[in-house]
Order: sequence, then C-alpha cells, then structure tokens
Amino acid sequence: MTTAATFEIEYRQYLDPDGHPIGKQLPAIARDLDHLVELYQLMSFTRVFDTKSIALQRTGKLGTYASCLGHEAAHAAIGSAMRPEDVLAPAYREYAAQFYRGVKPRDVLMYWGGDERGNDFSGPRHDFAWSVPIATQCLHAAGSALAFRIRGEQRVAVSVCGDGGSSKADFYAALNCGGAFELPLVLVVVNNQWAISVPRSKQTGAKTLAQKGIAGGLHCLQVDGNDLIACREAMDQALDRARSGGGASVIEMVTYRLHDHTTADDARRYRDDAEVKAAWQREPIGRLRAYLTRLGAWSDAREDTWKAQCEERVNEEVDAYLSTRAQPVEAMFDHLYGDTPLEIAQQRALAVAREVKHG
Ligand SMILES: Cc1ncc(C[n+]2csc(CCOP(=O)(O)OP(=O)(O)O)c2C)c(N)n1
Repeated sequence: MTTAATFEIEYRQYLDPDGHPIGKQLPAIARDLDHLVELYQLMSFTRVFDTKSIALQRTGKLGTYASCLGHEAAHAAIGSAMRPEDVLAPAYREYAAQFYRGVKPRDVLMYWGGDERGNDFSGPRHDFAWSVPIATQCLHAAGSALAFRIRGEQRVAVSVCGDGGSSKADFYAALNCGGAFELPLVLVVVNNQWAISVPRSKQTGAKTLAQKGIAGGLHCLQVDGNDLIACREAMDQALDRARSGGGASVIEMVTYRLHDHTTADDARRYRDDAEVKAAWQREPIGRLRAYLTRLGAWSDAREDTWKAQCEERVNEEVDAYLSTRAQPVEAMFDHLYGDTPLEIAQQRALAVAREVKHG
C-alpha cells in the first residue's frame, strides 16, 4: 500500500491548570509580564462585565445575553494579537477580543438591550457586527481577506465561531476559499464543548475540529483554550503567516462554556453538574493569575484594587447604557432599504401613528 498523504494535528499548552509552566521552552510572550498583566486585567474586567450583564438581564434591563464565562483567555488572545487595521468577524460572545479592539462595554449592553446602535462601534469601524446566524461571519471574513489580497493590503481577517459553527456549510466554504486562494485569513474555532444542548461528541465524527482545515490545505493547530499563552502564541504565528503571504489557518481553542448558552437557556437540564465542576478546575483566569503571582507580577493587594476599579468602570458603562434614550419607533424601518417598498412605508406610518397615540 502507498500512502497519498499523512497528517498530524499539534496540540499546544504551556500552563497547567495550576499555572505551572509545562516543559522548559516557553514562548517569548510568556516573559512579557507587563503585557500578560494587561491581558489578565482585560480577562478579569470581562468577567466582572459578564457577571453584571447577567444580573441586568435577570432584572429585566437586557433582552437576553450570551455569557463568555470561561472563554476569556481565547478571546483576549484573539483581540490582542490582531492589529487595528485587521478585521474581526465575531460571533456573539467575544467581548474581551472586542474590548481590546476598542468596542465599548456600553455598545455590548445596547446590542443585547435591543438597540441596534450598539452595533455601530465607534472603535473598530471596519469590524463586523455580532453574528447570531451561526458561522455566516466566516464568509464575511473570507470575503474581506480576498479583498485584502486583491488590493495588496497587509491586513488579516479573523473570524470566530463555535464548535457547532464548525459543522456549518459556511465554515467549510470559508475554509475552502482560504486554502484555494491562500488568503490572509484566520478561522478560530472556540470549542466550548456545547452547541446549546448538543455536546461536542454528537456534533462531528472528527477527532479534532482543527483537522477540518486539512481538507482545505490550511495550517491547523489545536491549543488549550484556557491557556492564554498558548492561545496568544498560536494567534501571533497564524497572523504573521497570513500577513506575509503564507496563507490561511484554522486554530481550535479548546475551552468550556461555564454558564448557560444564553440567559434564555438552562444548561442544568442537559448537562452534568460534575462536568461543570471539573471544568472550573481548568478555567483560564485563576490559571494566569497563579502564573503571574508566582513570578511576582501580580498580588492579592493588586487584585483587590483592580477588582474595585473594574466594578467602578462597569457601573459607569451600565449607567451610560441605562441613560441612553430609546430610538424612535421609525428607526427600525429606516436603515433597511435604499428605497423603502410601499408596504414597509405603510407599516412605518402605522407604527409612528401608534407611538404618537400610545407613547
Ligand atoms: C444559521 C443558524 N442556525 C441555527 C441557529 C440557532 N443557534 C443559535 S446558537 C446555536 C449553537 C451554537 O453553538 P456553537 O457554534 O458551538 O457556539 P457557542 O454558542 O457554543 O459559542 C444554534 C444552533 C442560528 N443562530 N443560526
């Protein structure tokens, strides 16, 4: 028998669950303690924001909310590795990546509060808005990457989808374009083990999600998604490769969704408590904190001060969100069409008349 081709998927991890380095060779980012502290602060800020957002939804001040609890390392690595001119096409819970790029927490709150102006980021204006349709953002990223290639721009497009998203046709189509045209594209699959109530084990027969990229000729890697250092090194390498004409990559970041899918979900109905408990032992924030504390770059005193600052900043953002006046009812009709069709114009008039009458 001759073999047409053989493949391997590398798995990368630098910190164990207690924050101890694994092996002797750590990447340069592991020694950049100032930057790691900055990313630790981003991750813990995001967790404070997440906790507050869930509380806002529970008290009727947000329509619904998709928690990012447990995903903070993956998201912080994605956002911090990118350059401002790159393009991010997120799914709907990559807040840490977006905060690093300049999206404001109040924008996130507005979006989940039903105000579309939350999508109109004042920060990275060329980034895509949240994508609730699963994996469609992978195509947006592939299209952007093709545009960069055609224009000869040194920019990279990054899309983020979940393990469930990686089963969708749009993911495979983006991947195929990325390989065929050698695009400056990075497809990140944040594998949090669950697509709402469908576990990873029922989602695909593939051993890894990273290997899906092999069929398209992409560079493929699986990393511990709770290890900020591994995630960040993987992103740095994929972005460098893409920027220098080396083609597209798939990075699978293996993590765990510690909260419900959204606030409209109750994960206790389909998921074992023991599984969640075990996942808490591997969560990313405590792991990085232990690493930094052991090296003298972080301390309990700094933690207390930082937590208080996070609470204060998040409260300011919440106040800004709550004091934003709702848009007039006609706003939901006004940005859909260049020329509004007659029946939509009639609905608009009806809505305005109702608002005038009933407030
Ligand atoms: C095209 C499409 N099909 C179905 C849905 C319904 N839906 C919302 S979230 C979700 C699961 C997504 O799981 P995954 O991709 O693993 O991402 P996660 O939410 O776990 O981060 C599904 C099927 C949708 N939003 N869009």
